[in-house]
Amino acid sequence: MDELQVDIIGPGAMGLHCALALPARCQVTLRHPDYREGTTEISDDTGRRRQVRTRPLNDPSRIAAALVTTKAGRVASAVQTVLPALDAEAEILLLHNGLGPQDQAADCMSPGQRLYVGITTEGALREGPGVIRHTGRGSTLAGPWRTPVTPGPLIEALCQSSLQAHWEPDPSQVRFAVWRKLIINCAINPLTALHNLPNGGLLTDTYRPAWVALTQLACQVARAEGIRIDVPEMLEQVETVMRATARNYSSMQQDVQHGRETEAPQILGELIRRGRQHSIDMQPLEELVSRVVNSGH
Ligand code: KPL
Repeated sequence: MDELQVDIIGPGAMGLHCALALPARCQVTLRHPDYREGTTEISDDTGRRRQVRTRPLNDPSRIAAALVTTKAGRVASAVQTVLPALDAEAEILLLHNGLGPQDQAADCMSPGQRLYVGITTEGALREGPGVIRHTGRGSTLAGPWRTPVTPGPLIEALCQSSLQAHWEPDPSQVRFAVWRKLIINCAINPLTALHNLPNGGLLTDTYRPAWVALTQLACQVARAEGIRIDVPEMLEQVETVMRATARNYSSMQQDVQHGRETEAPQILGELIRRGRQHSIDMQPLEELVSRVVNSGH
Protein backbone atom coordinates (compact mmCIF):
# COMPACT_ATOMS: atom_id res chain seq x y z
CA MET A 1 0.00 0.00 0.00
CA ASP A 2 1.34 3.43 -0.92
CA GLU A 3 2.22 6.00 1.66
CA LEU A 4 -0.21 8.93 1.69
CA GLN A 5 0.37 12.42 3.03
CA VAL A 6 -2.84 13.71 4.66
CA ASP A 7 -3.17 17.27 5.92
CA ILE A 8 -5.77 17.87 8.62
CA ILE A 9 -7.04 21.41 8.65
CA GLY A 10 -8.70 22.16 11.97
CA PRO A 11 -7.03 20.10 14.71
CA GLY A 12 -9.98 20.13 17.14
CA ALA A 13 -11.46 16.99 18.69
CA MET A 14 -12.79 15.64 15.38
CA GLY A 15 -9.58 16.49 13.51
CA LEU A 16 -7.46 14.61 16.06
CA HIS A 17 -9.91 11.72 16.08
CA CYS A 18 -9.56 11.41 12.29
CA ALA A 19 -5.76 11.67 12.57
CA LEU A 20 -5.72 8.79 15.05
CA ALA A 21 -8.13 6.75 12.93
CA LEU A 22 -6.18 6.87 9.65
CA PRO A 23 -4.18 3.79 8.63
CA ALA A 24 -0.50 3.69 9.63
CA ARG A 25 0.63 4.24 6.03
CA CYS A 26 -0.74 7.82 6.21
CA GLN A 27 1.68 10.60 7.16
CA VAL A 28 -0.47 13.13 9.01
CA THR A 29 0.18 16.87 9.17
CA LEU A 30 -1.97 19.10 11.36
CA ARG A 31 -2.41 22.63 10.05
CA HIS A 32 -3.53 25.60 12.11
CA PRO A 33 -2.84 29.36 11.84
CA ASP A 34 -1.00 29.29 15.22
CA TYR A 35 1.16 26.22 14.55
CA ARG A 36 4.85 26.24 13.72
CA GLU A 37 6.66 23.65 11.67
CA GLY A 38 7.42 20.67 13.95
CA THR A 39 6.19 17.34 15.23
CA THR A 40 3.98 16.38 18.13
CA GLU A 41 2.28 13.34 19.61
CA ILE A 42 -1.47 13.02 19.78
CA SER A 43 -3.44 10.41 21.76
CA ASP A 44 -6.83 9.35 23.05
CA ASP A 45 -8.41 7.53 26.00
CA THR A 46 -8.42 4.19 24.14
CA GLY A 47 -4.62 4.11 24.04
CA ARG A 48 -4.17 5.24 20.45
CA ARG A 49 -1.10 7.41 19.83
CA ARG A 50 0.40 8.95 16.73
CA GLN A 51 3.33 11.16 15.79
CA VAL A 52 2.15 13.93 13.49
CA ARG A 53 3.70 16.94 11.81
CA THR A 54 2.48 20.45 12.54
CA ARG A 55 2.52 23.35 10.09
CA PRO A 56 1.02 26.83 9.86
CA LEU A 57 -2.21 26.86 7.88
CA ASN A 58 -0.68 28.94 5.09
CA ASP A 59 2.50 26.86 4.80
CA PRO A 60 3.36 26.56 1.08
CA SER A 61 4.24 22.82 1.20
CA ARG A 62 2.08 20.91 -1.27
CA ILE A 63 -1.23 19.35 -0.24
CA ALA A 64 -2.43 16.23 -2.08
CA ALA A 65 -5.15 15.16 0.34
CA ALA A 66 -6.80 17.13 3.14
CA LEU A 67 -9.51 16.70 5.71
CA VAL A 68 -11.16 19.97 6.72
CA THR A 69 -12.42 19.53 10.26
CA THR A 70 -12.82 23.16 11.30
CA LYS A 71 -16.13 24.53 12.49
CA ALA A 72 -18.51 25.21 9.62
CA GLY A 73 -17.96 28.98 9.86
CA ARG A 74 -14.22 28.61 9.17
CA VAL A 75 -14.34 26.16 6.26
CA ALA A 76 -14.48 28.68 3.41
CA SER A 77 -11.62 30.84 4.70
CA ALA A 78 -9.49 27.76 5.55
CA VAL A 79 -9.95 26.40 2.02
CA GLN A 80 -9.12 29.83 0.55
CA THR A 81 -5.93 29.95 2.64
CA VAL A 82 -4.64 26.54 1.48
CA LEU A 83 -5.72 27.01 -2.13
CA PRO A 84 -2.22 28.04 -3.40
CA ALA A 85 -0.77 24.85 -1.85
CA LEU A 86 -3.33 22.46 -3.34
CA ASP A 87 -2.14 20.04 -6.02
CA ALA A 88 -3.93 20.23 -9.37
CA GLU A 89 -5.62 16.90 -8.51
CA ALA A 90 -5.90 17.40 -4.76
CA GLU A 91 -8.67 15.72 -2.78
CA ILE A 92 -10.45 17.62 -0.02
CA LEU A 93 -13.01 16.20 2.36
CA LEU A 94 -15.17 18.54 4.43
CA LEU A 95 -16.49 17.22 7.73
CA HIS A 96 -18.68 19.78 9.46
CA ASN A 97 -22.29 20.29 10.45
CA GLY A 98 -24.65 22.49 8.51
CA LEU A 99 -25.11 23.75 5.01
CA GLY A 100 -23.46 26.53 3.01
CA PRO A 101 -19.68 25.96 3.27
CA GLN A 102 -19.88 23.02 0.82
CA ASP A 103 -20.88 25.38 -2.01
CA GLN A 104 -18.42 28.07 -0.91
CA ALA A 105 -15.56 25.53 -1.05
CA ALA A 106 -16.76 24.05 -4.36
CA ASP A 107 -16.86 27.54 -5.91
CA CYS A 108 -13.18 28.23 -5.25
CA MET A 109 -11.70 24.85 -6.27
CA SER A 110 -10.39 24.03 -9.75
CA PRO A 111 -12.07 21.44 -12.02
CA GLY A 112 -9.31 18.80 -11.56
CA GLN A 113 -9.53 18.96 -7.77
CA ARG A 114 -11.99 16.68 -5.97
CA LEU A 115 -14.29 17.96 -3.25
CA TYR A 116 -15.94 15.38 -1.03
CA VAL A 117 -18.45 15.96 1.73
CA GLY A 118 -18.48 13.73 4.79
CA ILE A 119 -21.21 13.17 7.37
CA THR A 120 -20.28 11.51 10.60
CA THR A 121 -22.00 10.56 13.83
CA GLU A 122 -18.70 9.77 15.56
CA GLY A 123 -18.21 11.65 18.82
CA ALA A 124 -14.96 13.02 20.26
CA LEU A 125 -14.13 15.49 23.02
CA ARG A 126 -10.96 17.46 23.53
CA GLU A 127 -9.39 16.72 26.92
CA GLY A 128 -6.19 18.77 26.62
CA PRO A 129 -3.54 19.75 24.06
CA GLY A 130 -3.26 16.83 21.63
CA VAL A 131 -5.45 14.59 23.80
CA ILE A 132 -9.02 13.53 23.04
CA ARG A 133 -11.69 11.20 24.37
CA HIS A 134 -13.60 9.05 21.92
CA THR A 135 -17.16 9.53 23.18
CA GLY A 136 -19.19 7.68 20.58
CA ARG A 137 -18.80 5.15 17.83
CA GLY A 138 -20.91 6.20 14.85
CA SER A 139 -21.06 5.89 11.10
CA THR A 140 -19.28 8.00 8.49
CA LEU A 141 -20.35 8.55 4.91
CA ALA A 142 -18.39 10.42 2.25
CA GLY A 143 -19.20 11.32 -1.31
CA PRO A 144 -19.03 13.97 -4.02
CA TRP A 145 -20.87 17.27 -3.58
CA ARG A 146 -21.95 18.51 -7.01
CA THR A 147 -20.99 16.01 -9.69
CA PRO A 148 -19.95 12.36 -9.51
CA VAL A 149 -16.18 11.81 -9.12
CA THR A 150 -13.92 8.78 -8.91
CA PRO A 151 -12.82 8.37 -5.29
CA GLY A 152 -9.08 8.83 -4.82
CA PRO A 153 -6.48 7.62 -2.28
CA LEU A 154 -7.92 9.81 0.52
CA ILE A 155 -11.24 7.98 0.32
CA GLU A 156 -9.47 4.64 0.19
CA ALA A 157 -7.61 5.57 3.38
CA LEU A 158 -10.81 6.70 5.11
CA CYS A 159 -12.60 3.48 4.20
CA GLN A 160 -9.65 1.51 5.65
CA SER A 161 -9.48 3.72 8.76
CA SER A 162 -11.11 2.85 12.07
CA LEU A 163 -13.92 5.22 11.03
CA GLN A 164 -14.76 2.60 8.37
CA ALA A 165 -16.15 5.34 6.15
CA HIS A 166 -18.64 4.34 3.52
CA TRP A 167 -18.34 5.79 -0.01
CA GLU A 168 -21.59 7.15 -1.47
CA PRO A 169 -21.07 7.83 -5.20
CA ASP A 170 -24.34 9.69 -5.83
CA PRO A 171 -24.22 13.47 -5.05
CA SER A 172 -27.99 13.57 -4.54
CA GLN A 173 -27.70 10.90 -1.82
CA VAL A 174 -24.88 12.90 -0.20
CA ARG A 175 -27.12 16.00 -0.22
CA PHE A 176 -29.92 13.92 1.29
CA ALA A 177 -27.59 12.74 4.08
CA VAL A 178 -26.43 16.34 4.74
CA TRP A 179 -30.08 17.42 5.09
CA ARG A 180 -30.91 14.56 7.43
CA LYS A 181 -27.98 15.51 9.65
CA LEU A 182 -29.00 19.17 9.42
CA ILE A 183 -32.51 18.32 10.68
CA ILE A 184 -31.09 16.23 13.54
CA ASN A 185 -28.76 19.08 14.50
CA CYS A 186 -31.65 21.57 14.31
CA ALA A 187 -33.74 19.41 16.67
CA ILE A 188 -31.02 18.61 19.21
CA ASN A 189 -28.26 21.23 19.24
CA PRO A 190 -30.05 24.53 20.09
CA LEU A 191 -32.25 23.00 22.81
CA THR A 192 -29.34 21.22 24.51
CA ALA A 193 -27.31 24.45 24.30
CA LEU A 194 -30.11 26.61 25.69
CA HIS A 195 -31.06 24.29 28.55
CA ASN A 196 -27.53 23.00 29.17
CA LEU A 197 -28.52 19.35 28.80
CA PRO A 198 -26.93 16.21 27.39
CA ASN A 199 -28.67 14.94 24.25
CA GLY A 200 -30.71 12.38 26.22
CA GLY A 201 -32.06 15.16 28.45
CA LEU A 202 -34.43 16.09 25.62
CA LEU A 203 -36.23 12.76 25.84
CA THR A 204 -38.53 13.90 28.67
CA ASP A 205 -42.09 15.18 28.13
CA THR A 206 -40.89 18.71 29.03
CA TYR A 207 -38.79 19.05 25.89
CA ARG A 208 -40.48 16.65 23.48
CA PRO A 209 -42.97 19.18 22.02
CA ALA A 210 -40.11 21.61 21.31
CA TRP A 211 -37.91 19.19 19.37
CA VAL A 212 -40.88 17.67 17.56
CA ALA A 213 -41.88 21.17 16.38
CA LEU A 214 -38.29 21.95 15.32
CA THR A 215 -38.01 18.68 13.40
CA GLN A 216 -41.31 19.34 11.63
CA LEU A 217 -40.27 22.88 10.70
CA ALA A 218 -36.85 21.78 9.40
CA CYS A 219 -38.54 18.98 7.40
CA GLN A 220 -40.91 21.55 5.87
CA VAL A 221 -37.92 23.58 4.66
CA ALA A 222 -36.19 20.43 3.35
CA ARG A 223 -39.28 19.41 1.39
CA ALA A 224 -39.64 22.93 -0.04
CA GLU A 225 -36.02 22.57 -1.20
CA GLY A 226 -36.94 19.36 -3.04
CA ILE A 227 -35.45 16.96 -0.47
CA ARG A 228 -37.80 14.01 -0.05
CA ILE A 229 -37.84 13.75 3.70
CA ASP A 230 -40.42 11.62 5.46
CA VAL A 231 -41.49 13.47 8.63
CA PRO A 232 -42.46 10.50 10.86
CA GLU A 233 -39.26 8.69 9.86
CA MET A 234 -37.21 11.79 10.63
CA LEU A 235 -38.84 12.14 14.06
CA GLU A 236 -37.93 8.54 14.76
CA GLN A 237 -34.36 9.19 13.59
CA VAL A 238 -33.99 12.23 15.86
CA GLU A 239 -35.17 10.18 18.83
CA THR A 240 -32.80 7.34 17.92
CA VAL A 241 -29.84 9.75 17.88
CA MET A 242 -30.89 11.19 21.26
CA ARG A 243 -31.00 7.68 22.74
CA ALA A 244 -27.73 6.59 21.12
CA THR A 245 -25.90 9.73 22.29
CA ALA A 246 -27.91 10.22 25.50
CA ARG A 247 -24.93 10.99 27.73
CA ASN A 248 -23.05 13.11 25.18
CA TYR A 249 -23.25 16.86 24.97
CA SER A 250 -23.98 18.29 21.54
CA SER A 251 -21.34 20.37 19.78
CA MET A 252 -23.46 23.51 20.22
CA GLN A 253 -23.93 22.90 23.94
CA GLN A 254 -20.15 22.56 24.30
CA ASP A 255 -19.46 25.64 22.19
CA VAL A 256 -21.89 27.77 24.20
CA GLN A 257 -20.51 26.46 27.51
CA HIS A 258 -16.94 27.29 26.45
CA GLY A 259 -17.87 30.66 24.93
CA ARG A 260 -16.77 29.49 21.47
CA GLU A 261 -18.22 30.32 18.09
CA THR A 262 -21.13 27.92 17.32
CA GLU A 263 -22.32 26.39 14.06
CA ALA A 264 -25.72 28.09 14.53
CA PRO A 265 -25.36 30.23 11.35
CA GLN A 266 -24.75 27.15 9.17
CA ILE A 267 -27.36 24.98 10.91
CA LEU A 268 -30.17 27.29 12.02
CA GLY A 269 -29.35 30.45 10.05
CA GLU A 270 -29.24 28.53 6.79
CA LEU A 271 -32.60 26.86 7.52
CA ILE A 272 -34.13 30.25 8.34
CA ARG A 273 -32.74 31.81 5.16
CA ARG A 274 -34.01 28.99 2.95
CA GLY A 275 -37.36 28.77 4.77
CA ARG A 276 -37.97 32.48 4.23
CA GLN A 277 -37.24 32.09 0.53
CA HIS A 278 -40.14 29.61 0.44
CA SER A 279 -42.36 31.94 2.54
CA ILE A 280 -42.36 29.51 5.48
CA ASP A 281 -42.91 31.13 8.89
CA MET A 282 -39.48 30.72 10.51
CA GLN A 283 -40.24 32.82 13.59
CA PRO A 284 -40.06 29.91 16.10
CA LEU A 285 -36.53 29.15 14.93
CA GLU A 286 -35.53 32.82 14.80
CA GLU A 287 -36.58 33.25 18.45
CA LEU A 288 -34.71 30.13 19.48
CA VAL A 289 -31.53 31.31 17.75
CA SER A 290 -31.55 34.62 19.59
CA ARG A 291 -32.11 32.83 22.91
CA VAL A 292 -29.18 30.48 22.23
CA VAL A 293 -26.94 33.36 21.20
CA ASN A 294 -27.85 35.30 24.35
CA SER A 295 -27.42 32.26 26.60
CA GLY A 296 -23.72 32.26 25.72
CA HIS A 297 -23.10 35.67 27.31
O1 KPL B 1 -23.90 16.08 15.45
C1 KPL B 1 -24.20 16.26 16.61
C2 KPL B 1 -23.60 17.42 17.28
O2 KPL B 1 -23.50 17.44 18.50
O3 KPL B 1 -23.21 18.36 16.56
C3 KPL B 1 -25.21 15.35 17.28
C4 KPL B 1 -25.73 14.35 16.26
C5 KPL B 1 -26.35 16.13 17.83
C6 KPL B 1 -24.60 14.50 18.36
O4 KPL B 1 -24.28 15.22 19.49
